[in-house]
Amino acid sequence: MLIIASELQRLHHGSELDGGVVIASWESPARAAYVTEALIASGRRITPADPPDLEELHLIHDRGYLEFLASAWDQWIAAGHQGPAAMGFAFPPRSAYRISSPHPEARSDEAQVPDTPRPDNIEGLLGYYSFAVDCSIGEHTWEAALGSVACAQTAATRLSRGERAAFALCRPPGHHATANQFGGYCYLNNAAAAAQRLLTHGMHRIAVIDVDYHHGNGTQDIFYHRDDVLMASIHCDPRQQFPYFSGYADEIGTGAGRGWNLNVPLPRGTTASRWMEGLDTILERVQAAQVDAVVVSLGLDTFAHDPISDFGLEREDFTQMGAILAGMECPTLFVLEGGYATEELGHNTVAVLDGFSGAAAS
Ligand code: SP5
Ligand code: ZN
Repeated sequence: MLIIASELQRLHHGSELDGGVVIASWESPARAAYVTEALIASGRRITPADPPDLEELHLIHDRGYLEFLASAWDQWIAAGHQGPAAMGFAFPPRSAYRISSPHPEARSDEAQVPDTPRPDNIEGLLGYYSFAVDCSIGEHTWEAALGSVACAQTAATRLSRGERAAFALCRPPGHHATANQFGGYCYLNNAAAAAQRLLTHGMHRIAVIDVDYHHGNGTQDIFYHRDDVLMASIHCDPRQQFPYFSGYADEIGTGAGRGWNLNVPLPRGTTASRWMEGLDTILERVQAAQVDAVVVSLGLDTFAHDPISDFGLEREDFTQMGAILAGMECPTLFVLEGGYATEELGHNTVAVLDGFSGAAAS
């Protein structure tokens, strides 16, 4: 299986607010190091990513958002801040018209909802362009995010040229990044960039299968109105877990995209057997969609020993997951998302890829 990685990713290590304390993020450069080590130990070779295509990112991310990410650190320094982790702290209040208004009649014309004002000030912009304080911008965050998305784009190009399967070693991860907000350790949506690249290169319909413990709210947001990408996510119930405000079963897409978004939320503590049933539900929908390729948002934080999650998958379940995904008999691009049992992350990644390749070969 083709493996794509970039050295640039090691430059970023964010901070996050966790239980009232700012800590070095669970999402660390060591994650990439452990994955690299395990891939090499398993006999695989790593191919460096081609440079990222920024223009193509405009098809999935807002132009103002990309300009902000590219300039945020310089703006932060120019404003005289000393802190190494630029984070938002003030977020747009919920509009009285749009969400859970006590006066539903006031919501009748959504067009009346004014756009959220965009401040000029860097501290205000950080809140405008983010949705969570588990995620910060440092000196090299933009470079690392570009290195990460370059892996996804490069792997997608190779898939479009006939490669059967590829793994993009992406960090920082991407599936929480929306068209215009960062959060959940994610800045650029790598899986969305991969799906978009496959479409740009002539494919007609792509499925994103998101198996990360957390809902892929960013990927959902980017494709919610589109019918060329089916987004299907299996994750912990957002009533109980980050990202809290999306990932519910009644979110099915809108407009042309209606029916092209599928969420399978599962309760905290979900075991492997129940999880595999959820995956079946997703695969049935994907099979019916007759897609040209599958992008797997491969979060390994469903691992039983993950420090911030509570699903019950073990190493052999990851092997089985890989084999089940191979059973789709479709070109498949794995994009790394979460997984915070850092020292085990490489072995768990290899377990999925071995399961896939073993089943694909037989
Ligand atoms: C890509 C991805 O998996 N992002 C996940 C972001 C989750 N961020 C919120 C984490 C909250 C952690 N709380 C841990 C409590 C144990 N001290
Ligand atoms: Zn996750």
